[in-house]
Amino acid sequence: MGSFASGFEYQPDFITPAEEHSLLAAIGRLPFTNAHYREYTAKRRIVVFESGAPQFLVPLRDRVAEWLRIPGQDFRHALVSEYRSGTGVGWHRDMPDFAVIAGVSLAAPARMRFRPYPPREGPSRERLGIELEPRSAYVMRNDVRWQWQHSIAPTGALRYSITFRTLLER
Ligand SMILES: O=C(O)CCC(=O)C(=O)O
Repeated sequence: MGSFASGFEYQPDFITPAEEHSLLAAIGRLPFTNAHYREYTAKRRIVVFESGAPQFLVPLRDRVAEWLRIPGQDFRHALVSEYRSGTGVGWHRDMPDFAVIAGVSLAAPARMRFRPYPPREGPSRERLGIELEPRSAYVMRNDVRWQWQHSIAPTGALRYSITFRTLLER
């Protein structure tokens, strides 16, 4: 994808197939509910952990934190999303309460797309995208988190993502 905006980093093979397998088994037992995001209801189903990662996600949370050189406990919010085939997420920036946003992808791949926000005229209006491979991780912070929107194109098969977010210091 190149460096279109500072603050996006991508790590393929962040976890092993065995780790993915055991995360998927634990995720399969979670009580998913339909996500409602602003004006539309996504077909995405989610489980939100408002007060930090549940026990089964703590090792993953800490590994992401180590990669990003921040304390694991700084990830105060965790989210597991389920994308059944054909499910995506429309253009948005994450809620302003959050600062660093890290995601780990499981099962099917998905295309994550980016566009400047607010929209700009000229070539920078061009959308950019990256294929999020299973077992990969990404982080959004700084420019890409605040000056760009992102979306997830409808997936071709069942995908899960695990998102960890730090709170914005005010
Ligand atoms: O599924 C992902 O990796 C991204 C999800 C997303 O954009 C969000 O939860 O705000």
